[in-house]
Amino acid sequence: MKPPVHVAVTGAAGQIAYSLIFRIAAGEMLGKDQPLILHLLDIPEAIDKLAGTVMEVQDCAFPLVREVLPTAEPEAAFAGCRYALLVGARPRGPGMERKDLLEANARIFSAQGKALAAAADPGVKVLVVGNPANTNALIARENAKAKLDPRQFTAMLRLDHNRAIGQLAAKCGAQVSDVEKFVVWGNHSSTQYPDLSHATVKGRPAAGLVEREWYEKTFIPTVQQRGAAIIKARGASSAASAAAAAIDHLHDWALGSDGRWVSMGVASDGGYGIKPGVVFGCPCVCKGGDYQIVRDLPLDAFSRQRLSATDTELREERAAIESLLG
Ligand code: NAX
Repeated sequence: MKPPVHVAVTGAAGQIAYSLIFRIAAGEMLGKDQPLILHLLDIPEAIDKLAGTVMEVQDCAFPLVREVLPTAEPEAAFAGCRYALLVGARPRGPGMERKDLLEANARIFSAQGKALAAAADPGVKVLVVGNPANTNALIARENAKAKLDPRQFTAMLRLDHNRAIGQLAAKCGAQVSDVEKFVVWGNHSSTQYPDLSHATVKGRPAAGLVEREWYEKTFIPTVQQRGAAIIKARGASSAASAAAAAIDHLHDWALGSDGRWVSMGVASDGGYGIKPGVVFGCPCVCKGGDYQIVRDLPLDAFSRQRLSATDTELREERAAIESLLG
């Protein structure tokens, strides 16, 4: 057996965590041969509720779980962690403006960035799920940059990616595993761009298998608005599917994506005309515990316009919290 690794989950008393923690504990993220020490962070008001989750993890008698450490202290939560899943965030309250929400989360993620730099394993891989995920990842990374590389901070676009390949596979009468070279660009928000132009289904170009009208008028809006549709149907936001996407994201980053493209929110580096300074959904291939952005894809005018719109939104989010970037 390998030595145990420390894994932190924030927002651990919340609904995504209620699915996520148990799947990590079962070995679905890092493998069935990887023992774990789970660090579970929530705010002081949620610590009693978190105790219930901890009891249930114990009651599952997971063979891989060596210890479960609940805490309300970010530095304790991140101590020695090789993986940190930042799920907890401030939800939008009544009467709260978008700027207030950005600022409230900026305060949380600047503190957590500093705590990660102070306490986490130097090779920590960070996934930000809590919204606004891209900008929260940017804030955490900027507040950790004295010790940690920007590449160690990523945001979750994988739920959008999974939603999209599900829609495309159903439309083509195929399986999700038949879909390759698909990407969701940009922000995890309604400006995201689910891009079919490079995708293949069973090796055939997806653009030739679906009508352009379906792509622009049905597929793109369905993927962009899927979160709202789930809230309407369920009376609560996506939880199990968000947890599944977080598992997929970190599984592939840690263990490899087997040559397949996956959508990850990563540090923009000037590629595709997206200047450095934001966390942008890009096509990535993961190998050897690292990711590489897929380079030099041709972008048509439609794609360029969509990338530019989601980039503009990310720059506006950044401007709203610039003072908290560390
Ligand atoms: P819940 O409200 O069920 O749980 C959030 C938990 O975070 C609560 O227990 C709360 O006490 C805790 N929390 C708040 N501030 C914290 C802090 N400073 N440190 C530690 N914990 C803190 O929300 P849930 O449904 O689990 O969603 C969590 C976040 O994921 C939300 O921001 C949500 O918007 C976001 N999502 C992101 C998605 C993505 O694809 N990137 C999709 C799903 C989800 O909407």
